[in-house]
Amino acid sequence: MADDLQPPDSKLTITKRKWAEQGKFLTGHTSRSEAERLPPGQHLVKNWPILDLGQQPQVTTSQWRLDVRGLVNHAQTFDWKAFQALPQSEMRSDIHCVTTWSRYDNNWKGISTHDFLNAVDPRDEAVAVMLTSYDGYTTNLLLSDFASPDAILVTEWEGQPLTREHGGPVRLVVPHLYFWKSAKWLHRIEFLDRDRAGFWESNGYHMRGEPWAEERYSGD
Ligand SMILES: Nc1nc2c(c(=O)[nH]1)N[C@H]1C(S)=C(S)[C@@H](COP(=O)(O)O)O[C@H]1N2
Ligand SMILES: [Mo]
Repeated sequence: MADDLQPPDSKLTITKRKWAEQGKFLTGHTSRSEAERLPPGQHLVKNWPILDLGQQPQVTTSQWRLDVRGLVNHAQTFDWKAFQALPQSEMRSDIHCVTTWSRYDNNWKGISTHDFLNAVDPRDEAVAVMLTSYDGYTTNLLLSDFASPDAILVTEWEGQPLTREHGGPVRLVVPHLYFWKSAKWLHRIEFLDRDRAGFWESNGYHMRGEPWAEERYSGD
């Protein structure tokens, strides 16, 4: 029956469209000129440095779980199989680390945050997320940044499973923010009604971390 169908302009659809538009505006990767591609104060590297707090948890795909909690209509725990059943996406993007290295053209595969959000269905009150990783690391993002169309929950890099040192089995990549926002060994995502500080954000780093605005430190 037609009445049972999801109305095309439901509140949820409108909110999602708004996020996508905002994200596109904020990211601007494709519309940015080549000269503006490298943010101020950054230099290019060809290798891929490894940076973390020194604990590199070993989590197999069978042990791995993603707990989704807080202000979502479908709070749940994904195991590997349920997570891999979500739509798969491939994306290419640049990395900008606040320690001043940048790395161009990384090819990722995984679940876009857009498709992930469709599955878990955040409530209208949700404005931010707190990510918690298997090494105890935390980082916060505004929901509008997390929902950016080029943000992806990565399981593969350059056609290979994401390695342990780079955050496998699953890490986030949000290319329009400094790389500390891109949590490795992702374990939990909590949806919040206000933006709260994660690990680096409580230790002198910026709440948002936008590289082209050089939002490096909390005073910036
Ligand atoms: N779980 C977790 N994620 C993390 C970190 C961490 O210490 N633990 N470090 C962050 C920082 S500061 C950076 S620059 C990137 C580094 O990712 P890479 O080692 O794959 O280059 O991971 C980010 N995500
Ligand atoms: Mo970093």
